[in-house]
Formats: sequence, C-alpha cells, structure tokens
Amino acid sequence: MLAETIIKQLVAIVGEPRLLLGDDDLKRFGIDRTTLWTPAPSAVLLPGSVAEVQAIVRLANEHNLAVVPSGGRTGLSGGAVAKDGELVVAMDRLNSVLDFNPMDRTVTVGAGMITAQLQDFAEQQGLFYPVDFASTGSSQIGGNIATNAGGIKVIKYGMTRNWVAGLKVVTGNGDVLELNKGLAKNNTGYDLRHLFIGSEGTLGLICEATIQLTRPPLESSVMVLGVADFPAIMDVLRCFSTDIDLSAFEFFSQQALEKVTAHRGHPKPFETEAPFYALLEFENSSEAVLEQAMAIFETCVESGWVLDGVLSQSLSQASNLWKLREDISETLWHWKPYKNDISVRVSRMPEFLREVDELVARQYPDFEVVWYGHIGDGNLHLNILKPETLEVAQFHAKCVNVSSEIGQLLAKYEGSVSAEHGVGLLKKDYLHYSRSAEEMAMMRSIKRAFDANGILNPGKVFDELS
Ligand code: 2HG
Ligand code: ZN
Repeated sequence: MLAETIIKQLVAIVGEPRLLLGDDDLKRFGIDRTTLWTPAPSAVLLPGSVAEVQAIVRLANEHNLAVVPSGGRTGLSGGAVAKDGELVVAMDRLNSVLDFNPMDRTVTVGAGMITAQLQDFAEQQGLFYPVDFASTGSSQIGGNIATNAGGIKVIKYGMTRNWVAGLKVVTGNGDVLELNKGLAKNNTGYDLRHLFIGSEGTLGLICEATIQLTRPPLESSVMVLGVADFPAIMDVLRCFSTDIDLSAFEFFSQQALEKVTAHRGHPKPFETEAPFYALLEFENSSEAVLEQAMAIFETCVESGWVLDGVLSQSLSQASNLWKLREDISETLWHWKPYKNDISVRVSRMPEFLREVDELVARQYPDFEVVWYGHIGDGNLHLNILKPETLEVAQFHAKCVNVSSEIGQLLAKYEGSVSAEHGVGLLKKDYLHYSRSAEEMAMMRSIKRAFDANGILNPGKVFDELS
C-alpha cells in the first residue's frame, strides 16, 4: 500500500486519471505473458511526457520505491512482472511520431508506439521497418528495445539493436540522456545507447527512440520443405544460403505443425508427413532466383534431406505458409508450456542439436516436446508441454532441473540461455552458464552507475547489487 502523501505527489506529477489503483489495472499492468508470478504492483502510472517520467523516477529515489517499466507486456521471461508492490510506469501514452526525416530515413517515436504502427508508418513513407514477430500488434517499440527483440527476419536484418539510431532515456538516477542523436557515425567513446538496448529496464526507462528505416523488400517467395531429420535441416540451410540471400530460415517439428493446423484450422502445406519442416523466404527478384531455388530444392531431394516441398505462388499463399510458423507460440499457450529460448553459433548447431535431442529424450520421456525456432540464427525455441495431470508448480519444478543440464550443455557449446526473449525473472538463475563471473560483476557495476539506489526493475536479469 502506498502512503497517502506519496499518492498525492504522484497525482501531482501525472494527474489523477493517470494513476491507476484498481485491482483489475494492477493485475493487467503487473504481468507479461508469463504465468508463474502473481502480479501485485502498488500503482500504475501513465506519464505523458519525459519530464513526468523523470519526476516519477526522482520521487521513487526519494522514497526508495521500486519501479517496473512497462510496454506491451508481451515478454516471455517475466521482465515486466511487478509482483512486490512496485510502481509500474507504463509508456502507453508516449506513442506518437515525433519526427520523420526522409533524407536520413529515420523516424523518432515515443517508446509506447506499437510495433505494427511503426511498420505501417514506414510503409506509408515508402520505407520499411524490418524487425518482425508474431506480437507486433501489441508489443511496443520501447519494450522491443529494452529486450533487443529478434523475430523472424534476423538472418537478413539483425535484431532490434541494428535499427536504433538514437535513444532518449531517464536513468534510474533520474537523469535524462540523449544517446547518439540519430548519427550514422559517431566514435566519441562508449556508445551508451547500446547498454540500454537489451537492458530489460534495469538501467533506465526508454522514453523515445530514433529508428532507422530501410528500403522495402521486393516481393518475397516462401518455401516450406518437409525435412528427413534434424541434421538435414542444417544441410538444407547450407545449400540455400550459399546461393540465395535468405530473409528467413525457420523450422518446426511435425508436432508443432499438427497442433497449429488442428487449433487454427490452417491447411497443411502438403500431404507428405515429415519429422521436421523448414520455412524459408527470399526476395523473388528475378526468374533466375526462382530457378535457382528450384534447382537447390531438387538437389536437397536427391540427397534425401527433403521429402516434399511447396513454393508460394501468391502473396496470400506466402502469408498462409508463414502462419504455420508464426502461430505456433500462441497455439501452445493452451498447454502452459515450459519454454527454452537458447542459441549456439550456427556452425555448432548440428552437434548441439544432437546432444540436446538426446538430453531431452532422456530427461523428458513422458512429456510432449515441441521443437521450433529460428534455426538460421542458431536459435531454438524448445517448448515442453504440461501434461494435464500435473499442476503448473510440479511441472515447472521438473523442468527446472532439466534447465540446469541444458545450461551446462550451452556452456560447453559457448551458447546463450536467452537468444532473444531476455533473462527477466525466468532465466536469471541460468545466466552464469552464458556469462562469466567477471562479466556479471561488471554488469552489476554498470547497473550501479545508472541506478545507484537499485530502484529500477529490481531482481530482473540478476539479483541484488553485491
Ligand atoms: C517465436 O519465435 C517467438 O515464435 C516465441 O519468439 C517463442 O513462444 C516461444 O517459445
Ligand atoms: Zn522467436
């Protein structure tokens, strides 16, 4: 419960209607897509300017109140969860286009802008914002930056980080920083902008972002291929990416396809069943590219890697094929899955896949395991489905044990315990498998520099300052 005097001061900053204290609002704003924690913030604030954000942070420092920055709350790691009486600062109202520069091809937007609106804005200007994933309809650009969101086009366009040309942030200490100011070249010492990208709200609140846009792609073709086994997926990737500039290379298992077709009513890509499917996309720039793709397809079939395949013949067919991959995550929520979001270097993927496959078969013999992910980026989303007979807590306890083994395997392969969803609350116990003790100590020092009192998103990514 917040003291009456603090409530009054918060109202003085944001105005009465922008301070939410009702149970429904506290529940709604205190959680992301995870289901493991009970939301319990003490208040939700909806600031309308950078100055208001700064005033909130200063007040929070004065009274030692924890602050959780909140975007579209589509996160999968508990990074935006407020479970301990924190103040949630939701960026929803900072959602407009502040500046557009056609010469630089940059747009400056409020952090609360929905990703799909940014994509639409770019399109209206004849440009393109290439970071794309299933939750673009509700995720916000500030949250994407705070988690360095990836998605389905990383193989060609990289992560959110590549598209951030400038940031305006309020640090945990209450200072306003304008970082990089849209410059393409700027070698003036440490690039603090990059510290905030992927910091999961632990260093500051991202209020505004200058985003680089690019030229739109040509019409793209999509292929879905039925693949004989795990190793063959990598052979197929090697063959296609040697000669074709791929904009996506995704994969999913037969179980994933079964679930998504049964629950969403999407038609199967073809009759032949295969243990795995690869979905690849490329710009259909000439007849020659299409012919080359077909020739590579033939080679893959002759080599026994590919069992069947389909090439989109229209934009609507391409978009329907994409649904088979993009709708998997949402479909699987039905089973309250235990998620893994792991990566290794693409070159180590075949070996790693073999070992992780063995580990999963040994450790989860009774659980249904669904494989999918951005295989072209070395990123696997291994989802373990909860059997109906197990309570969530019991199921989670069993999976947690296996996570340590996966962590050890990742350490061996020098991989990452979080390829794109971030660490949040969910993966902080496994961070040490990917980061050395020296790196963790350095991260804590950086946190102290920007947030001396540790008020910003405490307990996320790593625990207390030590
Ligand atoms: C995807 O690639 C998302 O579909 C979600 O990153 C992955 O839900 C997941 O495990
Ligand atoms: Zn993903």
